[in-house]
Amino acid sequence: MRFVDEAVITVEAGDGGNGVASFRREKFVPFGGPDGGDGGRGGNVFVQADNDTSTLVDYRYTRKFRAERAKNGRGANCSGRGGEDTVLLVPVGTTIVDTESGDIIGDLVADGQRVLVAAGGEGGLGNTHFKSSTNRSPRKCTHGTKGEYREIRLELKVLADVGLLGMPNAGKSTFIRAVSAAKPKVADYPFTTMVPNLGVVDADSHRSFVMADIPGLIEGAAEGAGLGIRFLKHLARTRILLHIVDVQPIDGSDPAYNAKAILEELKKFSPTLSKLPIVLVLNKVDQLAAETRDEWCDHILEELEWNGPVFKTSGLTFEGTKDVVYYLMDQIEEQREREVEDPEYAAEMKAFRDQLEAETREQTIAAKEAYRELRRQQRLSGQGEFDDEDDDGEDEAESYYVR
Ligand SMILES: Nc1nc2c(ncn2[C@@H]2O[C@H](COP(=O)(O)OP(=O)(O)OP(=O)(O)O)[C@@H](O)[C@H]2O)c(=O)[nH]1
Ligand SMILES: [Mg+2]
Repeated sequence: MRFVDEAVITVEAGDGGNGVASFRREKFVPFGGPDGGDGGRGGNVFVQADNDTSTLVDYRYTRKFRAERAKNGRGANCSGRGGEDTVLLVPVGTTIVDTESGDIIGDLVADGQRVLVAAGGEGGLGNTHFKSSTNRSPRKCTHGTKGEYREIRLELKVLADVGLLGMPNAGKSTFIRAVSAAKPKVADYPFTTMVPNLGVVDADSHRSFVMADIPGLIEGAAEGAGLGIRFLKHLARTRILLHIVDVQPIDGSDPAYNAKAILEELKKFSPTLSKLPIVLVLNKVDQLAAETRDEWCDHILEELEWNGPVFKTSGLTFEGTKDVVYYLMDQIEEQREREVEDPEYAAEMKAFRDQLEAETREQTIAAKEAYRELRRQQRLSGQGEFDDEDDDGEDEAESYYVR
């Protein structure tokens, strides 16, 4: 399966059917009155959120969608049949933007929610409508109107409460495997994860939240290094970021330095996003000797000048992972409750999220450009790292393969 989080398509609703002019013809009834039926209504095009759809890939192959034209009216007062609607299924979390005006047509955040993107044309009127005391046999009828046509952009941002952030190989995917039923691939090389994965995390039988695993970041990501920072848009709808730091990276790099680099890249992508609450996770502590463990962790925190919440875990042995889950669950519930009880706080949060949406949309475009530019330069100098079919820039939509 291929994960695609952006696509541009055209949608065209069906035209309305024409009304007709017709007269009743009955044996022994001369001068039967008008009986021309109306045309039907053209089919609409809807976009609908669907839990079983997780990618916009279908909209990369087929880009034109139309709904059926309606039938014309007929004699004997028969109205034409309406055109069938066309319903385009998209993942939950898809925003629909009118490419011409840049306006957001809709934001689909729940399964089954749908939005009309192109309205079918109205049916024309049959001649029965034009009968009057002075004109008993009108020949007039009207045409159906054209169905709406427009170009729209579908933008997917995954919906999750918690987003994982960290260097490649930090153990993000291992962590989400430890706390949820999600089973993203884990391997000892960087950029194993190339697309976002979601997992449902159960704190206990009735309390759960959704966690998103995204590709790793490296220093220089804002300039296009590694897989770039375009995936960070998938953190825009989360409430809390979980920053996973490898306490003893295999490449011998310094954990505090790495963590700082990640926080910098996050800020470069979106200052608003970097204001989300961040929980630090010092991960892979199973690799540290028991006697020096606390000392080493303290040292990292000091270097990082970290005053926020912090946990020590191992995604491999599950040590400490449950504590993180309970902490996150409490935080999320607290936020949810406060939003219900405190309208002022709710309004503040909404304003914050709106700003985040706007900023990440803008930044994703810039991030993609930076990524392409670096690839272009690397290709020119013959040192391309990644083979990405979108590098040619011909295709504006974003796509990557799930391995
Ligand atoms: N010892 C130890 N190894 C771990 C732990 N968590 C992950 N690893 C190992 O670290 C390597 C990378 O783990 P992943 O979970 O794939 O890391 P990631 O952050 O998802 O990496 P990318 O997807 O490449 O960004 C794998 O070889 C894991 O087995 C841990 O807690 N302890
Ligand atoms: Mg991974």
